[in-house]
Amino acid sequence: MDFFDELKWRGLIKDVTDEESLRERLKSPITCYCGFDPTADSCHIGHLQQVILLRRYQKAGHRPIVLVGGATGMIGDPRMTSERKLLSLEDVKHNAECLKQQLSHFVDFEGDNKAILANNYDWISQLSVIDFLRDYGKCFNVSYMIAKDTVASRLERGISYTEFSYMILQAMDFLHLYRTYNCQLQIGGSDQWGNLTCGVELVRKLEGENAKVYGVTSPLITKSDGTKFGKSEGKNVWLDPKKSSPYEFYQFFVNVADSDIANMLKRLSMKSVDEIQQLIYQSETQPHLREAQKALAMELTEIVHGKEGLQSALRITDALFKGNIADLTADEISQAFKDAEKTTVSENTSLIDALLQGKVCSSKREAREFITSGSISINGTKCQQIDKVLTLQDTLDGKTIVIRKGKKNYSIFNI
Ligand code: 383
Repeated sequence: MDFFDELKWRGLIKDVTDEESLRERLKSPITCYCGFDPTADSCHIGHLQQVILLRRYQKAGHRPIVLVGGATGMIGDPRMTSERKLLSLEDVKHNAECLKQQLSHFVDFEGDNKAILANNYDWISQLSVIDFLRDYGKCFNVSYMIAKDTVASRLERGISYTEFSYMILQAMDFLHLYRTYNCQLQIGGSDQWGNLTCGVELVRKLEGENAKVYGVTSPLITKSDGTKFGKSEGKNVWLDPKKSSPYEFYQFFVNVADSDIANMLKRLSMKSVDEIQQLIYQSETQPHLREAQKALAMELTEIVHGKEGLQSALRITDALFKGNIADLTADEISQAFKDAEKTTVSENTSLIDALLQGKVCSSKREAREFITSGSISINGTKCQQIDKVLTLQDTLDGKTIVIRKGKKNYSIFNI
Protein backbone atom coordinates (compact mmCIF):
# COMPACT_ATOMS: atom_id res chain seq x y z
CA MET A 1 0.00 0.00 0.00
CA ASP A 2 1.62 3.30 -0.97
CA PHE A 3 1.09 6.55 0.91
CA PHE A 4 -1.85 7.67 -1.20
CA ASP A 5 -3.58 4.29 -0.93
CA GLU A 6 -3.08 4.40 2.79
CA LEU A 7 -4.73 7.83 2.97
CA LYS A 8 -7.63 6.36 1.01
CA TRP A 9 -7.88 3.34 3.28
CA ARG A 10 -7.94 5.66 6.25
CA GLY A 11 -10.87 7.57 4.79
CA LEU A 12 -8.80 10.73 4.43
CA ILE A 13 -9.46 11.44 0.76
CA LYS A 14 -12.66 13.07 -0.42
CA ASP A 15 -11.91 15.14 -3.51
CA VAL A 16 -8.68 15.52 -5.45
CA THR A 17 -8.04 17.98 -8.28
CA ASP A 18 -6.10 15.39 -10.32
CA GLU A 19 -5.95 12.03 -8.60
CA GLU A 20 -3.82 9.96 -10.96
CA SER A 21 -1.20 12.64 -11.29
CA LEU A 22 -1.09 13.32 -7.53
CA ARG A 23 -0.68 9.62 -6.75
CA GLU A 24 2.45 9.63 -8.93
CA ARG A 25 3.66 12.95 -7.59
CA LEU A 26 3.49 11.69 -3.99
CA LYS A 27 6.08 9.04 -4.78
CA SER A 28 8.70 11.73 -4.28
CA PRO A 29 8.79 14.45 -1.60
CA ILE A 30 6.31 17.28 -2.03
CA THR A 31 5.72 20.47 -0.04
CA CYS A 32 2.15 20.71 1.19
CA TYR A 33 0.23 23.17 3.31
CA CYS A 34 -2.89 23.59 5.39
CA GLY A 35 -4.25 26.87 6.72
CA PHE A 36 -5.83 27.68 10.09
CA ASP A 37 -7.58 30.98 10.71
CA PRO A 38 -7.10 32.58 14.13
CA THR A 39 -10.82 32.91 14.84
CA ALA A 40 -10.15 31.65 18.40
CA ASP A 41 -7.08 31.38 20.61
CA SER A 42 -6.94 27.61 20.22
CA CYS A 43 -7.67 24.86 17.72
CA HIS A 44 -10.29 22.28 18.64
CA ILE A 45 -10.87 18.65 17.76
CA GLY A 46 -12.41 19.71 14.45
CA HIS A 47 -8.93 20.79 13.36
CA LEU A 48 -7.18 17.69 14.60
CA GLN A 49 -7.59 15.58 11.48
CA GLN A 50 -5.76 18.17 9.34
CA VAL A 51 -3.10 18.78 11.95
CA ILE A 52 -2.43 15.05 12.16
CA LEU A 53 -2.54 14.84 8.37
CA LEU A 54 0.29 17.35 8.10
CA ARG A 55 2.19 15.16 10.53
CA ARG A 56 1.47 12.10 8.36
CA TYR A 57 2.77 13.85 5.26
CA GLN A 58 5.92 14.77 7.12
CA LYS A 59 6.42 11.25 8.44
CA ALA A 60 6.09 9.99 4.86
CA GLY A 61 8.98 12.27 3.83
CA HIS A 62 7.07 15.33 2.61
CA ARG A 63 7.53 18.90 3.82
CA PRO A 64 4.59 20.45 5.67
CA ILE A 65 3.78 24.13 5.90
CA VAL A 66 1.54 25.19 8.75
CA LEU A 67 -0.13 28.42 7.71
CA VAL A 68 -1.73 30.69 10.27
CA GLY A 69 -4.20 33.06 8.64
CA GLY A 70 -3.24 36.32 10.33
CA ALA A 71 -4.73 38.21 7.37
CA THR A 72 -7.57 35.88 6.34
CA GLY A 73 -8.63 35.75 9.99
CA MET A 74 -9.36 39.46 9.73
CA ILE A 75 -11.71 38.85 6.80
CA GLY A 76 -13.52 35.61 7.68
CA ASP A 77 -14.10 32.56 5.48
CA PRO A 78 -17.83 32.67 4.60
CA ARG A 79 -19.86 30.10 6.47
CA MET A 80 -22.86 28.42 4.90
CA THR A 81 -25.19 30.06 7.40
CA SER A 82 -24.50 33.71 8.05
CA GLU A 83 -22.04 36.58 7.97
CA ARG A 84 -19.36 36.48 10.64
CA LYS A 85 -18.75 39.26 13.11
CA LEU A 86 -15.39 40.87 12.46
CA LEU A 87 -12.85 40.20 15.19
CA SER A 88 -10.81 43.11 16.50
CA LEU A 89 -7.31 43.40 15.11
CA GLU A 90 -5.82 42.82 18.58
CA ASP A 91 -7.83 39.65 19.02
CA VAL A 92 -6.71 38.28 15.66
CA LYS A 93 -3.08 39.08 16.47
CA HIS A 94 -3.34 37.47 19.87
CA ASN A 95 -5.12 34.38 18.51
CA ALA A 96 -2.57 34.04 15.71
CA GLU A 97 0.26 33.99 18.26
CA CYS A 98 -1.55 31.31 20.27
CA LEU A 99 -2.22 29.13 17.21
CA LYS A 100 1.37 29.45 16.07
CA GLN A 101 2.59 28.16 19.43
CA GLN A 102 0.05 25.38 19.54
CA LEU A 103 0.39 24.13 15.98
CA SER A 104 4.18 24.08 16.02
CA HIS A 105 4.07 21.11 18.44
CA PHE A 106 2.56 18.82 15.84
CA VAL A 107 5.24 18.95 13.20
CA ASP A 108 8.99 18.63 13.28
CA PHE A 109 11.28 21.58 12.67
CA GLU A 110 14.40 19.42 12.33
CA GLY A 111 15.77 17.24 9.56
CA ASP A 112 15.70 17.39 5.76
CA ASN A 113 12.01 17.94 5.41
CA LYS A 114 11.66 20.39 8.29
CA ALA A 115 8.30 22.03 8.67
CA ILE A 116 7.67 25.68 7.88
CA LEU A 117 5.47 28.00 9.88
CA ALA A 118 3.95 30.83 7.85
CA ASN A 119 1.57 33.69 8.50
CA ASN A 120 -0.27 35.15 5.53
CA TYR A 121 -0.35 38.56 7.23
CA ASP A 122 3.32 38.83 6.18
CA TRP A 123 2.49 39.06 2.46
CA ILE A 124 -1.19 40.03 2.26
CA SER A 125 -0.69 43.12 4.43
CA GLN A 126 1.94 44.35 1.95
CA LEU A 127 -0.46 44.48 -0.96
CA SER A 128 -2.12 47.70 -2.10
CA VAL A 129 -5.74 47.73 -3.15
CA ILE A 130 -4.73 48.72 -6.67
CA ASP A 131 -2.33 45.80 -7.00
CA PHE A 132 -4.93 43.50 -5.52
CA LEU A 133 -7.51 44.44 -8.11
CA ARG A 134 -5.12 44.63 -11.08
CA ASP A 135 -2.93 41.59 -10.38
CA TYR A 136 -5.41 39.21 -8.82
CA GLY A 137 -8.96 40.49 -9.19
CA LYS A 138 -8.60 40.25 -12.98
CA CYS A 139 -8.00 36.50 -12.69
CA PHE A 140 -11.38 35.78 -11.13
CA ASN A 141 -14.63 35.71 -12.97
CA VAL A 142 -17.56 36.71 -10.78
CA SER A 143 -19.84 34.03 -12.21
CA TYR A 144 -17.17 31.44 -11.28
CA MET A 145 -17.00 32.88 -7.78
CA ILE A 146 -20.73 32.93 -7.11
CA ALA A 147 -21.01 29.32 -8.23
CA LYS A 148 -18.80 28.18 -5.32
CA ASP A 149 -20.77 26.30 -2.65
CA THR A 150 -20.45 28.65 0.28
CA VAL A 151 -21.09 31.79 -1.74
CA ALA A 152 -24.01 30.21 -3.60
CA SER A 153 -25.59 29.16 -0.32
CA ARG A 154 -25.34 32.72 0.97
CA LEU A 155 -26.56 34.66 -2.06
CA GLU A 156 -30.17 34.80 -0.92
CA ARG A 157 -29.55 35.65 2.68
CA GLY A 158 -26.72 37.99 1.85
CA ILE A 159 -22.96 37.99 1.81
CA SER A 160 -20.74 41.03 2.18
CA TYR A 161 -18.15 41.97 -0.41
CA THR A 162 -15.56 41.31 2.32
CA GLU A 163 -16.43 37.65 2.76
CA PHE A 164 -17.04 37.26 -0.96
CA SER A 165 -13.39 38.22 -1.55
CA TYR A 166 -12.05 35.65 0.90
CA MET A 167 -11.38 32.94 -1.69
CA ILE A 168 -9.10 35.29 -3.62
CA LEU A 169 -6.92 35.77 -0.56
CA GLN A 170 -6.64 32.04 0.04
CA ALA A 171 -5.80 31.52 -3.64
CA MET A 172 -3.09 34.19 -3.38
CA ASP A 173 -1.59 32.27 -0.47
CA PHE A 174 -1.27 29.13 -2.53
CA LEU A 175 0.41 31.14 -5.28
CA HIS A 176 2.74 32.78 -2.77
CA LEU A 177 3.73 29.46 -1.19
CA TYR A 178 4.19 27.90 -4.61
CA ARG A 179 6.51 30.70 -5.65
CA THR A 180 8.38 30.87 -2.36
CA TYR A 181 8.67 27.21 -1.33
CA ASN A 182 7.57 25.32 -4.43
CA CYS A 183 4.54 24.23 -2.42
CA GLN A 184 2.48 22.06 -4.76
CA LEU A 185 -0.29 20.74 -2.55
CA GLN A 186 -2.94 22.28 -0.35
CA ILE A 187 -4.97 20.08 1.98
CA GLY A 188 -8.11 20.88 3.96
CA GLY A 189 -11.45 19.59 5.15
CA SER A 190 -14.21 19.16 2.58
CA ASP A 191 -15.54 22.63 3.48
CA GLN A 192 -12.37 24.00 1.85
CA TRP A 193 -12.85 22.48 -1.62
CA GLY A 194 -13.93 25.75 -3.25
CA ASN A 195 -10.95 27.63 -1.79
CA LEU A 196 -8.54 24.89 -2.82
CA THR A 197 -9.70 24.77 -6.44
CA CYS A 198 -9.58 28.56 -6.62
CA GLY A 199 -5.90 28.46 -5.65
CA VAL A 200 -5.10 25.71 -8.13
CA GLU A 201 -6.70 27.77 -10.92
CA LEU A 202 -4.86 30.94 -9.94
CA VAL A 203 -1.47 29.22 -9.97
CA ARG A 204 -2.26 27.70 -13.37
CA LYS A 205 -3.34 31.04 -14.76
CA LEU A 206 -0.34 33.02 -13.58
CA GLU A 207 2.39 30.39 -13.70
CA GLY A 208 1.34 28.46 -16.77
CA GLU A 209 0.17 24.91 -17.45
CA ASN A 210 3.50 23.44 -16.39
CA ALA A 211 3.04 24.67 -12.86
CA LYS A 212 1.48 21.56 -11.38
CA VAL A 213 -0.31 22.08 -8.10
CA TYR A 214 -2.97 19.99 -6.35
CA GLY A 215 -5.78 20.31 -3.86
CA VAL A 216 -7.03 17.42 -1.71
CA THR A 217 -9.85 17.46 0.77
CA SER A 218 -10.74 14.94 3.45
CA PRO A 219 -14.24 14.29 4.71
CA LEU A 220 -15.18 16.06 7.91
CA ILE A 221 -15.57 13.58 10.75
CA THR A 222 -19.16 12.68 11.49
CA LYS A 223 -20.53 10.49 14.24
CA SER A 224 -22.76 7.53 13.48
CA ASP A 225 -25.51 8.85 15.77
CA GLY A 226 -25.68 12.10 13.82
CA THR A 227 -24.41 14.34 16.61
CA LYS A 228 -21.54 16.69 15.93
CA PHE A 229 -18.03 15.33 16.32
CA GLY A 230 -15.77 17.29 18.62
CA LYS A 231 -18.34 18.31 21.18
CA SER A 232 -18.59 16.88 24.63
CA GLU A 233 -21.84 17.71 26.40
CA GLY A 234 -22.42 20.32 23.75
CA LYS A 235 -19.11 22.05 24.44
CA ASN A 236 -16.15 22.15 22.09
CA VAL A 237 -13.17 20.00 22.97
CA TRP A 238 -10.12 22.26 22.58
CA LEU A 239 -6.46 21.42 22.14
CA ASP A 240 -5.38 24.07 24.66
CA PRO A 241 -5.09 22.40 28.10
CA LYS A 242 -6.40 25.58 29.75
CA LYS A 243 -9.65 25.29 27.78
CA SER A 244 -10.08 21.50 27.86
CA SER A 245 -7.92 19.67 30.35
CA PRO A 246 -5.86 16.64 29.27
CA TYR A 247 -8.29 14.56 31.32
CA GLU A 248 -11.33 15.90 29.43
CA PHE A 249 -9.52 15.37 26.15
CA TYR A 250 -8.65 11.79 27.10
CA GLN A 251 -12.21 11.10 28.26
CA PHE A 252 -13.63 12.37 24.98
CA PHE A 253 -11.80 9.63 23.07
CA VAL A 254 -12.31 6.93 25.69
CA ASN A 255 -16.04 7.56 25.29
CA VAL A 256 -16.13 7.23 21.48
CA ALA A 257 -18.99 4.86 20.56
CA ASP A 258 -18.08 1.36 19.38
CA SER A 259 -19.76 2.17 16.09
CA ASP A 260 -17.38 5.11 15.51
CA ILE A 261 -14.08 3.82 16.81
CA ALA A 262 -12.86 2.09 13.64
CA ASN A 263 -13.33 5.27 11.65
CA MET A 264 -11.66 7.47 14.23
CA LEU A 265 -8.68 5.17 14.57
CA LYS A 266 -8.12 5.13 10.84
CA ARG A 267 -8.34 8.87 10.53
CA LEU A 268 -6.61 10.07 13.66
CA SER A 269 -4.14 7.43 14.75
CA MET A 270 -0.56 7.49 13.52
CA LYS A 271 -0.33 3.73 14.19
CA SER A 272 0.34 1.43 11.27
CA VAL A 273 -2.43 -0.17 9.20
CA ASP A 274 -1.68 -3.55 10.85
CA GLU A 275 -1.85 -2.17 14.37
CA ILE A 276 -5.11 -0.40 13.59
CA GLN A 277 -6.61 -3.53 12.08
CA GLN A 278 -5.75 -5.43 15.24
CA LEU A 279 -7.38 -2.82 17.44
CA ILE A 280 -10.49 -2.83 15.26
CA TYR A 281 -10.63 -6.62 15.53
CA GLN A 282 -10.37 -6.37 19.31
CA SER A 283 -13.13 -3.82 19.47
CA GLU A 284 -15.38 -6.02 17.32
CA THR A 285 -14.74 -9.19 19.31
CA GLN A 286 -14.44 -7.73 22.83
CA PRO A 287 -16.07 -4.31 22.71
CA HIS A 288 -16.57 -4.19 26.50
CA LEU A 289 -12.81 -3.94 27.06
CA ARG A 290 -12.68 -0.70 25.05
CA GLU A 291 -9.05 -1.39 24.16
CA ALA A 292 -9.36 0.49 20.86
CA GLN A 293 -10.80 3.58 22.55
CA LYS A 294 -8.11 3.52 25.22
CA ALA A 295 -5.33 3.13 22.66
CA LEU A 296 -6.59 6.06 20.59
CA ALA A 297 -7.17 8.22 23.66
CA MET A 298 -3.67 7.51 24.95
CA GLU A 299 -2.00 8.17 21.64
CA LEU A 300 -3.78 11.44 20.92
CA THR A 301 -3.52 12.75 24.48
CA GLU A 302 0.21 12.19 24.31
CA ILE A 303 0.50 13.92 20.93
CA VAL A 304 -1.56 16.91 22.03
CA HIS A 305 -0.66 17.21 25.73
CA GLY A 306 2.69 15.44 25.98
CA LYS A 307 3.77 12.60 28.29
CA GLU A 308 2.91 14.59 31.42
CA GLY A 309 -0.57 15.45 30.21
CA LEU A 310 -1.22 11.81 29.43
CA GLN A 311 0.11 10.72 32.83
CA SER A 312 -2.18 13.11 34.65
CA ALA A 313 -5.21 12.09 32.54
CA LEU A 314 -4.50 8.45 33.37
CA ARG A 315 -3.97 9.16 37.06
CA ILE A 316 -7.26 10.99 37.32
CA THR A 317 -9.12 8.30 35.38
CA ASP A 318 -7.63 5.59 37.54
CA ALA A 319 -8.26 7.42 40.82
CA LEU A 320 -11.91 8.06 39.97
CA PHE A 321 -12.36 4.47 38.89
CA LYS A 322 -10.86 3.07 42.08
CA GLY A 323 -12.49 5.71 44.24
CA ASN A 324 -9.08 6.77 45.48
CA ILE A 325 -8.56 10.47 44.96
CA ALA A 326 -6.29 11.11 47.93
CA ASP A 327 -3.19 10.96 45.71
CA LEU A 328 -4.37 13.55 43.19
CA THR A 329 -2.97 17.06 43.19
CA ALA A 330 -5.29 20.02 43.74
CA ASP A 331 -5.04 20.80 40.02
CA GLU A 332 -5.97 17.24 39.08
CA ILE A 333 -8.94 17.38 41.42
CA SER A 334 -10.18 20.54 39.75
CA GLN A 335 -9.77 18.91 36.31
CA ALA A 336 -11.61 15.82 37.44
CA PHE A 337 -14.58 17.72 38.80
CA LYS A 338 -14.61 20.74 36.52
CA ASP A 339 -18.13 20.09 35.30
CA ALA A 340 -19.51 18.66 38.52
CA GLU A 341 -22.16 20.64 40.35
CA LYS A 342 -20.72 22.26 43.45
CA THR A 343 -22.46 22.97 46.74
CA THR A 344 -21.25 25.90 48.80
CA VAL A 345 -21.39 25.44 52.57
CA SER A 346 -20.19 27.74 55.32
CA GLU A 347 -17.29 26.79 57.56
CA ASN A 348 -18.17 24.55 60.51
CA THR A 349 -21.18 23.03 58.80
CA SER A 350 -21.71 19.54 60.16
CA LEU A 351 -21.04 16.69 57.77
CA ILE A 352 -24.66 15.58 58.18
CA ASP A 353 -26.00 18.99 57.15
CA ALA A 354 -23.59 19.17 54.23
CA LEU A 355 -24.77 15.77 52.99
CA LEU A 356 -28.33 17.07 53.08
CA GLN A 357 -27.52 20.39 51.38
CA GLY A 358 -25.59 18.63 48.64
CA LYS A 359 -28.50 16.21 48.17
CA VAL A 360 -26.14 13.30 48.84
CA CYS A 361 -28.72 12.02 51.34
CA SER A 362 -32.40 12.71 51.61
CA SER A 363 -32.70 12.82 55.42
CA LYS A 364 -30.54 13.22 58.53
CA ARG A 365 -31.31 9.65 59.45
CA GLU A 366 -30.06 8.40 56.11
CA ALA A 367 -26.95 10.59 56.43
CA ARG A 368 -26.17 9.08 59.83
CA GLU A 369 -26.61 5.58 58.45
CA PHE A 370 -24.25 6.22 55.58
CA ILE A 371 -21.62 7.67 57.90
CA THR A 372 -21.74 4.90 60.47
CA SER A 373 -21.73 2.15 57.86
CA GLY A 374 -18.52 3.60 56.38
CA SER A 375 -19.98 4.62 53.01
CA ILE A 376 -18.85 8.23 53.21
CA SER A 377 -15.34 9.41 52.52
CA ILE A 378 -13.87 12.91 52.61
CA ASN A 379 -11.14 13.57 50.06
CA GLY A 380 -10.60 9.84 49.65
CA THR A 381 -10.43 8.98 53.36
CA LYS A 382 -13.31 7.14 55.01
CA CYS A 383 -15.10 9.16 57.70
CA GLN A 384 -17.25 7.39 60.30
CA GLN A 385 -17.30 10.26 62.79
CA ILE A 386 -20.95 11.11 63.22
CA ASP A 387 -20.37 14.60 64.66
CA LYS A 388 -17.77 15.58 62.05
CA VAL A 389 -17.72 19.29 61.23
CA LEU A 390 -16.30 20.59 57.95
CA THR A 391 -13.54 23.19 58.35
CA LEU A 392 -10.97 24.83 56.11
CA GLN A 393 -8.56 22.13 57.30
CA ASP A 394 -10.62 19.61 55.37
CA THR A 395 -10.23 21.41 52.04
CA LEU A 396 -7.75 20.26 49.42
CA ASP A 397 -6.86 23.70 48.13
CA GLY A 398 -8.28 26.07 50.71
CA LYS A 399 -11.71 25.70 49.13
CA THR A 400 -12.68 22.30 47.76
CA ILE A 401 -13.85 19.19 49.61
CA VAL A 402 -14.66 16.01 47.70
CA ILE A 403 -17.17 13.73 49.37
CA ARG A 404 -17.80 10.28 48.03
CA LYS A 405 -20.78 8.13 48.82
CA GLY A 406 -20.40 4.44 48.06
CA LYS A 407 -18.01 3.50 45.30
CA LYS A 408 -18.21 6.22 42.68
CA ASN A 409 -20.76 8.81 43.71
CA TYR A 410 -18.84 12.08 44.02
CA SER A 411 -20.07 15.43 45.31
CA ILE A 412 -18.04 18.59 45.48
CA PHE A 413 -18.33 21.14 48.27
CA ASN A 414 -16.82 24.58 48.41
CA ILE A 415 -16.32 26.36 51.71
C1 383 B 1 -6.60 30.43 5.35
C2 383 B 1 -5.63 30.76 4.40
C3 383 B 1 -5.15 29.76 3.57
C4 383 B 1 -5.58 28.46 3.68
C5 383 B 1 -6.55 28.14 4.62
C6 383 B 1 -7.06 29.13 5.46
C7 383 B 1 -8.11 28.80 6.49
C8 383 B 1 -9.39 28.21 5.87
C9 383 B 1 -10.36 27.82 7.00
N1 383 B 1 -10.07 26.69 7.65
C10 383 B 1 -10.78 26.26 8.84
C11 383 B 1 -10.33 27.08 10.03
O1 383 B 1 -9.42 27.90 9.90
O2 383 B 1 -11.29 28.51 7.29
N2 383 B 1 -10.06 29.16 5.01
O3 383 B 1 -10.92 26.85 11.10
C12 383 B 1 -10.54 24.74 9.08
N3 383 B 1 -9.15 24.34 8.92
C13 383 B 1 -8.93 22.86 8.96
C14 383 B 1 -9.64 22.21 7.82
C15 383 B 1 -11.05 22.42 8.22
C16 383 B 1 -11.40 23.93 8.14
O4 383 B 1 -8.28 25.03 9.67
O5 383 B 1 -11.91 21.67 7.38
C17 383 B 1 -10.99 21.92 9.64
O6 383 B 1 -9.62 22.26 10.07
O7 383 B 1 -9.32 22.64 6.54
O8 383 B 1 -12.76 24.15 8.50
O9 383 B 1 -4.20 30.07 2.65
